[in-house]
Amino acid sequence: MKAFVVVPTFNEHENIGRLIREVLDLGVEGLSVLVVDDNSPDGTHEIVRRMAKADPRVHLLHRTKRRGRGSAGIEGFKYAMAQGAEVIIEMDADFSHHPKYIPILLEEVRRCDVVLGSRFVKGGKDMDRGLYRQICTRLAGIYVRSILKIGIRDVSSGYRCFRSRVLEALDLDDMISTGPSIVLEVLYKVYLRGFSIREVPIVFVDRRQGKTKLDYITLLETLVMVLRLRQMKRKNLI
Ligand SMILES: Nc1nc2c(ncn2[C@@H]2O[C@H](COP(=O)(O)OP(=O)(O)OP(=O)(O)O)[C@@H](O)[C@H]2O)c(=O)[nH]1
Ligand SMILES: [Mg+2]
Repeated sequence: MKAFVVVPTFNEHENIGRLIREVLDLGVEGLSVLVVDDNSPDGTHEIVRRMAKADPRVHLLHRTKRRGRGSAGIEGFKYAMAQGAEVIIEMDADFSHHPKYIPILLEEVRRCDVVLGSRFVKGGKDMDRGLYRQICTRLAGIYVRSILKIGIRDVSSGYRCFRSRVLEALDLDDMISTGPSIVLEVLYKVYLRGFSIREVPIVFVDRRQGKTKLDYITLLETLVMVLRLRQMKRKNLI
């Protein structure tokens, strides 16, 4: 099975080399890695370019015009599909999403359309920094689930695995999120189209190295995005 791991990056030079090596060292047949880097000033893309030259399983999409977690992920999906990927995994670069779960996601997606790496099912755990941050994640989850009425435990997980046909069924060019709320937007659109979604437990740990790109504005944007999505659904626009 041809599969791509898509990793959006911005200033992840401490993590990206090791992450790519650990993914490839899993030895999963047919697995490639695509890094979508937004011209990180710390030179993340240079590390990836070097690795891509040495190993055809490593791909780099170096974006210089646009910036944002949202469009980076979408461009990554399109690139992977153009390369003939049957399955696409997306994950963060900072080791919060450990590569050891990749074989589990790939195994589970044989039985459904989308698999989420979930902190909030039995066996999963959120070990992100500090209680405050964990409470925010929980509250945001309750908010999203009650407004969008979706019975998914970990709605904001960015570690997930899609069959390509799921992504083909979405209008990737019509996504409205430019930032991290893309994770919710994609999930909601997949859910509305009736695809089967399963959750497998993951232990989410704090980023190993590097700085966060998350701030209050991003959080607020996400909360507003949820309301926009509900509105669009009511008007039958999605
Ligand atoms: N291409 C691209 N990637 C981004 C951008 N912003 C964040 N990312 C990547 O998206 C992933 C998730 O971002 P994080 O900063 O880890 O966000 P988070 O997990 O919510 O917060 P922390 O782990 O606490 O920093 C990481 O791999 C980032 O490098 C961006 O503007 N463009
Ligand atoms: Mg992170």
